[in-house]
Amino acid sequence: MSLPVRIGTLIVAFLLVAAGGAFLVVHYFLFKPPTEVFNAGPSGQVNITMQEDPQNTVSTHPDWVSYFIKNPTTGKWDHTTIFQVPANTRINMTILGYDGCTPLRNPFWGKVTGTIGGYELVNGKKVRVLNSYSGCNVGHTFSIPGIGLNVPMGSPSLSATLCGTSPCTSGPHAVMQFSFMTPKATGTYFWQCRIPCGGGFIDGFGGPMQTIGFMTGNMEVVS
Ligand SMILES: [Cu+2]
Repeated sequence: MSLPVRIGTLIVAFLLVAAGGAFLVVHYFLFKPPTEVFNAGPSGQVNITMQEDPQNTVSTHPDWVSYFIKNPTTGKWDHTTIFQVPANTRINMTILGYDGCTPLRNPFWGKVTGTIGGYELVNGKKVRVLNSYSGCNVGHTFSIPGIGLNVPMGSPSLSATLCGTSPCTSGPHAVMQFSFMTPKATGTYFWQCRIPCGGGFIDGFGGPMQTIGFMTGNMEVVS
């Protein structure tokens, strides 16, 4: 090989490695799903609507279970799990549970904690605990450990044909409603589903369970 060809080959190889490195940094470290910004309405309260699905056909991991948040401005479902809310404010949450059930690994996660009144409504019915051992009836949980919030999500019946395209707009689902107060202290409060629902990963805790935008996210509390 002549010297110019060797130098040329070296430069091309270097650029390929650099491009690969840049892709890794951008894709895995800098990529962040959008933040949904919620402001208090005239009532001084915030209404948030989310859904959880058996898949998400809008990402590069179409078979991963996932949450979505309804954009308060456009009304469209966004594939994100990051939301911003004012401090010391009542949040009225509605979550549509489209995913099927997975038994809780610990019945503790079937208890509703940290909500106003200590209960949630599942399809309009007041519930303080969902017993996933007596019947397969919990799809995921919505839990913010920093404020002691844990709310199990009901699921459609075992025989239901689940929605297959996300974000789901029809198909069998449970409707969960609950309210909680955001803390007075501003900051980032991480939230997560407590069911190891990352199918195909060791103990179910990988993949969607540890990736922002799927089964875990942040509640940004601002003043
Ligand atoms: Cu989950």
